[in-house]
Amino acid sequence: MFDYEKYLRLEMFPHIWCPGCGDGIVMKSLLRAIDRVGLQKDEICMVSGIGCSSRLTGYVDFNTLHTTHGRPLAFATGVKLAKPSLNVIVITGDGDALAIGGNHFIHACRRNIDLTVLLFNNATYGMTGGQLAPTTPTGKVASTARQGSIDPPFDACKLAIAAGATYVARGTSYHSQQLDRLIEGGIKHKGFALIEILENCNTYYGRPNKVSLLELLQWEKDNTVNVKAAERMTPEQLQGKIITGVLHQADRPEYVAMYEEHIARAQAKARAAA
Ligand SMILES: Cc1ncc(C[n+]2csc(CCOP(=O)(O)OP(=O)(O)O)c2C)c(N)n1
Repeated sequence: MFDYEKYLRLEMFPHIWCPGCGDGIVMKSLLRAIDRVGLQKDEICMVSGIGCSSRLTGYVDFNTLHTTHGRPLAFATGVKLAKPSLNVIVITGDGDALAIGGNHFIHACRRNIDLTVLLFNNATYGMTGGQLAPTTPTGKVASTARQGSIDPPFDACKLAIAAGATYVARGTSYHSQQLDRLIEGGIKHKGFALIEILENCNTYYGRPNKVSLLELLQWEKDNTVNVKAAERMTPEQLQGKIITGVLHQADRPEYVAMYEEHIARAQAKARAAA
């Protein structure tokens, strides 16, 4: 039996998540992944924005920072530059990372700074009552789109790859064992790692769209295909499917290392001039 309590701040419970919410499943997966990597609690700094998913940092017993909406990547960048020895893990929602925080997201990918980002994609703004998110599928109902959204959703993984992230993976809360491995890979990767996690908000997305928690979980199972299986499938078979697994991995200079070299060069120049 895995000892979750070892990593939890039990005095912070009960948590705020609704029964059946995907956030708890993902938190457990994250704790198992950290345990597998073998990190000590004080070797981690976990940084979150604002949202239901971002409340996670209150429940776990690491160095934690609960910041402002859309800004966890800016705070995390500062933490990583000030203390490069820390493993900095960012917890963010799809609204947090892709709407208000969209620019921070692009530029953190571009810098390839050594952060591990868990993007909880529940296709809605959970905390504030189900407003339309950049990830809400076209046609789905939100509290700000009563007749169904006309906006096309965008693909966080494609955006991250295009912007320069060097580890990009997608998992689901249904496939929790696979998720452990994807998060483990992200933590071990030296550079900007994104793990997008498809999960459910059965209260504010499920209810107005008349889908139950079970149907939402079934959707995660039925509509995703692992990248390895996808290689053997035809374009017709892949129609409408979402690819999961490690989608992209690249080797590119990491930002903190480049920054340290930059400082060393400047100091050597100053010494030579003195
Ligand atoms: C500057 C600012 N604007 C708006 C809000 C209100 N607000 C709080 S959480 C949230 C959306 C959260 O959605 P998401 O990031 O998808 O997280 P979830 O709650 O679904 O996990 C918003 C708009 C805020 N706290 N601060």
